[in-house]
Amino acid sequence: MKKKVVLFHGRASTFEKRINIAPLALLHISSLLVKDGFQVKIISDTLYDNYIEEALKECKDSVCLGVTAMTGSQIAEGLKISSLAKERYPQLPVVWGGWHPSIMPESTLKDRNVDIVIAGQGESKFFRLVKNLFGSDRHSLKEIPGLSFKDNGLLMLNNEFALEDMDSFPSIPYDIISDIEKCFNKTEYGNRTLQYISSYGCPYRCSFCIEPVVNKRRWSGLSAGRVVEDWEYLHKKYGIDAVAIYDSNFFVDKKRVAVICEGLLRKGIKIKWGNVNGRIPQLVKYEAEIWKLMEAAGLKMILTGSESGEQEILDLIQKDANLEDIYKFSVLCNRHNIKILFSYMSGMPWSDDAGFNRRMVNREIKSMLSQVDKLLRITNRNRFMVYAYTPLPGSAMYEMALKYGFQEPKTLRGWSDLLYSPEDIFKGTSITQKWISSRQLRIITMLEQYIFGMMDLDARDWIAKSIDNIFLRNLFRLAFNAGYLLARIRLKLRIFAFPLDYWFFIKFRKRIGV
Ligand code: B12
Ligand code: SF4
Repeated sequence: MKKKVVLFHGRASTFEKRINIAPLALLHISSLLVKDGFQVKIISDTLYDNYIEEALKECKDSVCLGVTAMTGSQIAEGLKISSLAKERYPQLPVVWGGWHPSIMPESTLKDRNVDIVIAGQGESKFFRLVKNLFGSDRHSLKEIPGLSFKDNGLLMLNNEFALEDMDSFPSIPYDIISDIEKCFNKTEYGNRTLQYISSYGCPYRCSFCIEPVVNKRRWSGLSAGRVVEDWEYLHKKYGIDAVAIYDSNFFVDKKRVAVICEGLLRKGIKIKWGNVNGRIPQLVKYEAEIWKLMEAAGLKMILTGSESGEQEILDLIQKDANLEDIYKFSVLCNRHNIKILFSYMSGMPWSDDAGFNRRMVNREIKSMLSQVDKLLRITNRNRFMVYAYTPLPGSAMYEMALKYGFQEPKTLRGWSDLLYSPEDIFKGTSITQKWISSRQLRIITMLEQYIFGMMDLDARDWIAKSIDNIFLRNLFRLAFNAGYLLARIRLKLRIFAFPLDYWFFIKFRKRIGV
């Protein structure tokens, strides 16, 4: 056996267009191993076309196979590689980690192709496990917090762990990826944007979210100095000009945010940062100086869960937010030239009375749209997104979904095709819940994929800029403006029937590859 580990990241979306993304979870769990001299081979859907075959080949002399899985399609991909690997190398330990195994360790471990499950933050747990399997540091697997395993057919479950200090881990070894170029993206805020994580956890308690379940409302972040050091290194080494921050909640520690900004400015690091997840009630309380500092230091885009246009609904989902703050937040961001991605959720399980529930979902859609109308009056440079509520195991709202008829998948595979937000309304969906009708799901999808997209004039200008041919650029603008007008009329009059314009939009989008 070589001092080598293979890690696998399958596709996390069933949408036709592939997402180019650095396999962050796997890079993070590699950091301690790389420092210890292990060769870590990361195989992901972004990095390889034939990623299953590639991973299988690499497993030949590996200590184990590590698989990451969110709920949804990544499970099916993970199961595929796990069963093929077990067939070819029956002695190879297969280890699963990530969001889904963290909330459902038992049903994950019950799958015959999974030997070990690691819940939550994986860096040191996985490192200890690999050392154990490699034989250089023998100890009982029971001693590793958050690690569940099979012992003579018995499931030994352990889901308890503490969040560890991120500064105690080495920096993320992006350089073990030979084709890292594939992970750089063009975004609205950068030409070479790389994804990055600076913290784990979130102290809030939204009832649909699995953060409070997995990380138990704890939060742990890299120190400001480490963040600045990392970005400086990535900027110098790869010429990146932007980072997409994927933390669950980047802005928890205001002092840390301020020191990061000061560090970037002092060192003259010209990096834009976007996609940064934050909570409105917290951000509206940030002082004016911090907003100025964030703008000066390159903050360009914040992603936030606005969730609903109605206070009663916000209260029911334990958002601990109020409607007024949403408008204040929009004004603040507009003043500082920061784009907002507002994320809404609709189709929640309110009751076991299907008729009542559908009326509630209509109310959700109506209140969301009237909020969007008001926000569009502040600026038309933001983006709205809306997803159909999908019951994710572990969360408080999941219990409501169960109560109101959600049939829980009984096997790991059953969780793989759970997602309810389809790519477009012309594609089928697996939804069978009585709390949302297929008409309502179609409206939500049409809003997300078409109408809200057309309202984002910032995106129009950004895409147009990237088209070199002046004729095609003008054609694109013309088509977008026509689409904008039609979508605006639909939104204003709340007309969602006869979606011919939407159909043309999908064809056009595919044609230009956006
Ligand atoms: C980027 C992202 C995506 C990307 C895809 C990511 C990818 N990997 O390709 C896209 C945009 C496609 C996406 C889609 C969705 N996402 Co998403 N997404 C994220 C986000 C913001 C970052 C993920 C990430 O890279 N994290 C960074 C790494 C370092 O952290 P990590 O994944 O937790 O990994 C650590 C541990 O889990 C563990 N670990 C992870 N893998 C492994 C493997 C092994 C072997 C071991 C030992 C340990 C281990 O160790 C790591 C280091 O400590 C997370 C939130 C978050 N902060 O994590 C949400 C999150 C994962 N998404 C979530 C949701 C709800 C969705 C959607 C359902 C949204 C929607 N309504 O459509 C879809 C589902 C897509 C699908 N399955 O088909 C939920 C979780 C859902 C779930 N139960 O899995 C999260 C947690 C957000 C939230 N708070 O609700 N998402
Ligand atoms: S939805 Fe966002 S704010 Fe709420 S608990 Fe989840 S990560 Fe935290």
